[in-house]
Amino acid sequence: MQTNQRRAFLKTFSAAAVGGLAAGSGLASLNAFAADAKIKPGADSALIVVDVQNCFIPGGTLPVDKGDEVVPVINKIATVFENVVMTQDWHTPDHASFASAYSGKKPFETTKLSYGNQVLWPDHCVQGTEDAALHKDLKIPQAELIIRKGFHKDMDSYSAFLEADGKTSTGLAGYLQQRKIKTVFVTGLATDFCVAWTAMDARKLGFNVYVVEDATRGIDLNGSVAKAWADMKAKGVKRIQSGDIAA
Ligand code: VGL
Ligand code: ZN
Repeated sequence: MQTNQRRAFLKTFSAAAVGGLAAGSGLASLNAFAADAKIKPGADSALIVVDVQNCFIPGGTLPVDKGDEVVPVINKIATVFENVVMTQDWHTPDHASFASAYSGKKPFETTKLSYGNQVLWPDHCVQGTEDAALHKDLKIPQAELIIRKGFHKDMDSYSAFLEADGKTSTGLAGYLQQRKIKTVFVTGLATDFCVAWTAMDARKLGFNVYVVEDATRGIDLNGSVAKAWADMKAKGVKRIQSGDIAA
């Protein structure tokens, strides 16, 4: 094809992509052909805003570097979503994921629990505290559901879908399935823990999954951010930027 023909083809093709297809299966690959085609979340898409709570923001108990920077990005993309779900890490005092629950353990060391390895964290996101509240600048009034996780004292839950035993359900999959949601866009904190585990479980449960990179920030323990992206890629999670979503 000659350049001008090719341009004309791309133009038609991208218009068809934007107009004719709901966000989802085909669009990421179509983007390879039509650079100006943006992803348009439809009625069967949901934005998942993971753990944008004071605890994970600088000044909180388990601060993620630049965690506050995700707030305006998430507020902006949320305006194009009909469906938004938010999560809150919601631990008991003396939670099994807290280093303070063990004598001789320090934060960021690990221990073995019944379900496997557990990173031990500073006390964070304790139920009902201001530290566990959602960030005050989140402006997503249409959010339909706030799902809390990590509330079983003896078990952590990075994922918004399944607790750390990989079996106990939070109910989120059932909620999304009953609402006929097929595609989820995952944002929030932290990239390498709750965002990655949520995205990978969503794939396992059959959802089409995007992670919006600039709407996340990571904790990064020993290269865990790079590992999380590699693991997510291997599971079929699609990595995009907020600018790839139609405004
Ligand atoms: C998280 C560590 C411990 C997260 C929650 O939201 O990524 N990370 N609890
Ligand atoms: Zn936690």
